[in-house]
Amino acid sequence: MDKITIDKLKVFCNHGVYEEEKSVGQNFYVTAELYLDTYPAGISDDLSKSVNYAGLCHDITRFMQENCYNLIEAAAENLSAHILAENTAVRALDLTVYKPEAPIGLPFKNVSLTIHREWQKAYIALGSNIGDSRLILDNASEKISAAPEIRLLKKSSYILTKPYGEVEQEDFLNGCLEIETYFSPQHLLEFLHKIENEAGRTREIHWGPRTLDLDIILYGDKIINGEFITVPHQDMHNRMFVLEPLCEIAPYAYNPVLAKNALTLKNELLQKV
Ligand code: ROI
Repeated sequence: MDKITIDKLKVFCNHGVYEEEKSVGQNFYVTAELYLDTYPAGISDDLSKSVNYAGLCHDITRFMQENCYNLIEAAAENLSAHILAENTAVRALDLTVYKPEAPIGLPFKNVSLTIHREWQKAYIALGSNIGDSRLILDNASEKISAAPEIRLLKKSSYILTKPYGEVEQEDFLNGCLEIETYFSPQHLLEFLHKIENEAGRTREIHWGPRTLDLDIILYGDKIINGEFITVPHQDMHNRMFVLEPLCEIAPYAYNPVLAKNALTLKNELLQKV
């Protein structure tokens, strides 16, 4: 992808753990590497189709001076969230915060932190079979879309489905969301667990009834086989309650493990049942 770089913008500000740093201040430097498609601006010669780097430099300076963090980690994290929220053309960002005057008491050239954040498309399956399921799923998608780290792009309709699995239980209400997020898969999962817990979710019977279930089905083209997270969802191809709403909003969403899109998986499952 194309890249615009702001190299070592000098900002005098007051971040630091020590009182002295907060009161006296010191010089920081910010490097922002912005990944975006500059082709639309390139062929039209129109600034509104790109990022105004002058405006962004002033914006970064203002942000760094109006906020006061203990850690450069917090300064970088919050600044990156701000840049990604304010500049919709920017798809990804490498942000470096340098602190060459840090109170270390030893000779050193510089200290810095670089973080990488990028918007990724992801699909979330929603399910509920306890309580007012429609309201529970509506509340969950509202909380998801309200997170600054997430943009809700599409929402399927809800469908009533027979319980999948061996446990005898009420029918489920299921749906699916297409989102864009700069949460990592792990942080997205933690965020979804928090919403499940707020809905009163308990994990008692395995594959049993639940007030709210939020599963990451796909996250970009990432394949993750971790201790606590598996992406793509390892059983999505067997679950019509996932594939049906997914196909409604994104029939061409691609499962990189099975090397098939949602529509193909749904058609294959229809052949089996
Ligand atoms: N079955 C259906 N139909 N819908 C679900 O959301 C659902 N979720 C589950 C199990 C219990 C496996 N079965 C389901 O977790």
